[in-house]
Formats: sequence, C-alpha cells, structure tokens
Amino acid sequence: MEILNPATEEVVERLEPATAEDADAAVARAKKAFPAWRDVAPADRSRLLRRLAGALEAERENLAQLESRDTGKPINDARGEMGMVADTFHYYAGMPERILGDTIPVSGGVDVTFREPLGVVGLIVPWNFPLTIASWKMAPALAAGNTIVLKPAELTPLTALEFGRIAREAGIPEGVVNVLVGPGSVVGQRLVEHEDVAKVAFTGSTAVGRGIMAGAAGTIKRVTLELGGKSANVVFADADLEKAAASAPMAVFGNAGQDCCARSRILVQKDVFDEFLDRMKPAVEALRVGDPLDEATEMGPLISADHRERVAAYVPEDAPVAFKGEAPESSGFWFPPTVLAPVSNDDKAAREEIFGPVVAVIPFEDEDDAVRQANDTPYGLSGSIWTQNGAKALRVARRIDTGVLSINSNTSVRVATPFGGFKQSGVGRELGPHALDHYTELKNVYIST
Ligand code: TAP
Repeated sequence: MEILNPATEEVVERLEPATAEDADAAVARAKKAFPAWRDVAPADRSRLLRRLAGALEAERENLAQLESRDTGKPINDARGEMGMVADTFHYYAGMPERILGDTIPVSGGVDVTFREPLGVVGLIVPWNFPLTIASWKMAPALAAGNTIVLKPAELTPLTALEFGRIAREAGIPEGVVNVLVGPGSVVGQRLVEHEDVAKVAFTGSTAVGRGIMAGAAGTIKRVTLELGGKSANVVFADADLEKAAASAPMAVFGNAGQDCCARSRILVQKDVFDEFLDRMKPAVEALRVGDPLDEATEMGPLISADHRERVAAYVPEDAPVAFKGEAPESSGFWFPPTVLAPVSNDDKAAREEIFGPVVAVIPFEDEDDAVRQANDTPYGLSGSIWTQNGAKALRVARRIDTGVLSINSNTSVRVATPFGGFKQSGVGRELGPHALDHYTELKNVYIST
C-alpha cells in the first residue's frame, strides 16, 4: 500500500496491508486481554487513560504534522483536531468511576442494574478526520472496559499506527489496543462477521454502513453508525446577515467539504437571498486554498484523484456557478470552493452528499417552507439556524429532524455533548456521557431479601 500526500501526490509511506488472518489474530489478542482489562480497578483504568491523554498532548505537534501530510488538511486544523483527541481521552478518563447503575424499587427484594463492558469492539473509521473520529470511539470503549481493534481507512492510516505506539508507551496493557491497516472489504468485513467481536462502531458512507448493519445481523452484533449528511444552514431574513454570510463558507468548505457535518445546503429566505450572496462572495473569494503546511492556509486539497473526479461530476458545464474561490494548479488533488445558486432542493447537487467544496444555495418563502426543505433529505446529521428571534430559533430547531443543531453558529461537535444522526445519517450517539451507553450492556440483578 502506498500512502500519498494529497497536496503533492508524493508517496509518504509504504505499508504491507493486513489480511483476514491478521484480523483474526488481532481479535484473538483483544479477546485474551479483555478479562484482565475489564477487571482493572476503575480508578486505575482512569489513571492509565489520563496518562495516555497526557502522552497524546505531548505528541500533539508530531501527530498534527503527520495527519496534515496524510490527509492534506491545513496544519492549524490538524492541530485543533489533535487537541480534541487528547481532550476526548481526558474526558473519558474521568468516566470509569462514573459508570453508574440504578436501584429500582421492587417487591420482595432489591433490584440493581450494572453497565457491563461488551468485550472486543471493532472500530472502523474514515479518512476525513482519521484520528479524531477514532478517538471518539476508542476513549469511551476503553473507559467502559472493552478491548479494541481499530481499522483506519487505507488512505490515512499513519496517525492510527502512531496511536498504537503511544498507547503502548503510556502503559496500556498488551492486547487492549490493536491497530489493523488493510482494505475495508477484507479486514473491516472480517471484523463485522467475526463472532468474537461484540460490537462494531463505524463512521463512513451510508452505503458501506448499510452493508455493515446487514453483516452484523449474522452474529446479532451491536452496531453504531455515523454516516453521511446533507445538512441545512437555514438563514432567516431577520438574522445577523453579516455574521451568517461570513461564517457560511467555512461551514461547508472546512476540510475541503469532506465533512459529514458540512452545511452543504444553505437555505436563505427569499427577501434576503441576493443580499446574502453579495455578502458571502468576498468571504469565498478570500479563502486561502493551498499548501496545508502553510500556517495561513484555510483549505487544502481533496483526499484523492478518484474523489476529485467524483466531486467534479457535481459541477458540469451548465451548473449554476454563482462564484467560486481559488485553487492551485500544481500537482495535488485541488478543487476550488464553488457556490451554486440558485438551486432547487430537488436538484442532484442539493440531494446527494458531494463531500467536497461545493455548496447549493436554495431560496425559501417562510418558516414552514424552511422546515419542509430542511427535512426534505434522507439524511439528518447536523445543521444551523440563523435568526435573532429566540423563540423562532427554538421552534424551528424542534421541527428539524437532525441529531445536532446550532443556533447562530455553525459548530457541531463538542467532547461533552452527544453527536450523531437521525434517519440515514446513522444509529447511536458518540461523545458526551451518552456514548458510554453504546459501549456497555445493561444488566439487571434481583436479590431476594
Ligand atoms: P467509506 O468508504 O464508507 O469507508 C469508511 C471505512 O469503512 C474505511 O475504513 C473503509 O476501509 C471501511 N470499509 C469500506 N468497505 C467496507 C466493508 N465492506 N466492510 C467494512 N468496512 C469497510 O467512507 P469514506 O469514503 O472513507 O468516507 C466518506 C464518507 O463517510 C462520507 O459519505 C461521509 O459522510 C461519511 N462520514 C461520516 C461521518 C459521520 S461522523 N457521520 C464522519 C466522516 C465521514 P478502506 O477505505 O480502508 O477500504
């Protein structure tokens, strides 16, 4: 396997891909390590995870440089992400002593519940936020007492391999953390089918997620899925238009649009449609697209040549391009930030997840029309509402079928709050205390008195 730098097309690393037999061996190691890891005293498991969080913090710059070279993401974004990786481990390091049960009043005795770890958990992650998304799965899984087999995307395995080393050096016992680099159709598939894997946590495309859900049925495996999105950024006429228009570009062009939370549909109330576009234009044209290792860069290249071709298909000759930004012409998988307007919510560019720097700007009439169009998609991951009317913001937020929303902001993800999708955007929640529910099994014990 050749690992390329998407900004230069140079080979960064060559690796030998794992096989199905390697997956079996990793699962066997994780299975063997499970009883001892489950039985580590909660305070000690906390201490080990805290030490790992500290080691990740210490290696933040190295990891950020590696992630930037492997994915093409701007170095400052990579630094932010590696900060979140450490924060995620810090947060869940506090959890082993806080995984609480209930006592339930019953007749004739006492009833208590426990949250038990599942066993071996398979973690399958994509290439857009490689170590960050892995950390959202690894930290709660380990805090709850599970052992893990992590399969990063073939395109971006380097920080996952580094993570394996850092975990070992931080004292995480042998066999608790296993990293497997190999094709999803071989190694990922094996994890999904393996009868000793109790659960698969997956982030990636809805198409592969569908196959994973079907494959997991063979062993009644627990599954959590974080899939695609086509999130709406809803801008009402009474919004702070300057702020909404200035922040709209990075809400979709961040990570070159390769973000499941990208606000790739901007719904703008008709009365201010033209004004909004006029205000957004200079922000798009000023975006700094280029060398990811340059501190000033805001947008890097796409992940691969194949992906660029896929994205380009959404901008044919006759596409309604309102304006676009710059992109280098040198080697690298570059694509300019592109604004399509006006677009109908029925158009292909508004219906399908493009996963690139292309945004559809769609007009709406009133509150009901905004809600109807925002919900008119098979997805339901993220979104934003811009208005200065607080009651309207909450009313609309309750009516939009999506797992994560922000009001007068375009953020989606925080370590301490739940993240995940409605509809075909997924099953289950990551981050916050809620993630632990998906890495434990509820046990009920009745004691006759
Ligand atoms: P996928 O092709 O779905 O790949 C994701 C992971 O699944 C990779 O590790 C891949 O391995 C593996 N995989 C592929 N086929 C598999 C199979 N048959 N069995 C088991 N594992 C398999 O997605 P991608 O192209 O990497 O990422 C882009 C998509 O992910 C977008 O649609 C995006 O919306 C979605 N995404 C969603 C989120 C959230 S949080 N909802 C976050 C990021 C991305 P290999 O690539 O190594 O073959």
